Amino acid sequence: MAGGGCTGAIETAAEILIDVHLRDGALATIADDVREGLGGTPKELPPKYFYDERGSQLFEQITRLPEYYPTRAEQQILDRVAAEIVSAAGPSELVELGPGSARKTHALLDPILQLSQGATYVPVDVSESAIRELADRLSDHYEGIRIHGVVGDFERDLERLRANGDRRLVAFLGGTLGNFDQRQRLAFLRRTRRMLGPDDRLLIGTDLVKDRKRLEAAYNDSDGVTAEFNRNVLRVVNANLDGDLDPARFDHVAFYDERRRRIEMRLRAHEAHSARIEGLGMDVVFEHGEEIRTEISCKFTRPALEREYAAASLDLIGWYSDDENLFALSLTRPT
Ligand code: AVJ
Repeated sequence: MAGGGCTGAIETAAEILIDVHLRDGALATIADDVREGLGGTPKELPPKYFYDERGSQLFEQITRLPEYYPTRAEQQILDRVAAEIVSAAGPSELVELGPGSARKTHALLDPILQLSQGATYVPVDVSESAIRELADRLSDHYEGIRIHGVVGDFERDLERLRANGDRRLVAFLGGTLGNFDQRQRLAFLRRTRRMLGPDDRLLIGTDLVKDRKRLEAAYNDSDGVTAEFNRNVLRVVNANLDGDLDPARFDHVAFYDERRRRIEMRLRAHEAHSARIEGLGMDVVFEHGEEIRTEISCKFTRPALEREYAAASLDLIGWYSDDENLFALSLTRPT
């Protein structure tokens, strides 16, 4: 830090502010989601419940698997183009939706902090512990950074992030947009669009359409980490709603639906049985072979995405891909 020699300024380490918007609502949400998801047919559970502490660790492991290319591909792209994107957008604030461990975030934060000292990082995540760890780690790493963590669900709490006059880069990395179906994507993009001022930019990472083999291998790794990650959603339901869903009674299933351009993950009961979810006063009956859909992971092409952005009043102004064309970053701005 520059030694100004002034006496008034307190050169604190970083400034950390964390808003928790979930506390009251979180449990209601999982209760509603599970009641609906396991009460209907076909059964389903939303993928956001994978990510408790164990689930986040398992996902970290997934990102290092030889078969799971998206994380490395996205990192390669970011390493190449982040500085360019930042210098064109000139943001003093980075809003990151669903940062997870934020390992990729450095590529964006480094040039942003070079550009404007005292820049603000706004991670938005459902996991309070993830936000707190992240805030501590980044405030140790970057002198002068301001951190405004938002613990919330970016499907519901984006309204709290309305434009505040700072020039923002909003990043939604990792390919998580693919967890939404087309309707949810349009709704999400429109809501995100509404929080953008005219000079703000939105950067989105997406996995691309490619051959089935490569895609299916990424979700059926030979170490079985993805299978454990998939089953973890049952433990999360049990922990939150006093349930006895038995992960050992389910097989991991992941396949590519070519027509809908998406991976589907499911848990398939390999014997007929029932489970009790005490917190909901609910018994759930599984037939032999019955499946719970736990995740969709949509794959994209540039023209398909460009159309979706346009429908949300977003203009695609930059498209960046890796050497093998596996993954892409889209830079958009409000029209
Ligand atoms: C974090 C949602 C992008 O869809 O590839 C990884 C999650 N699921 N392996 C993905 C995931 C199974 C991942 N996203």
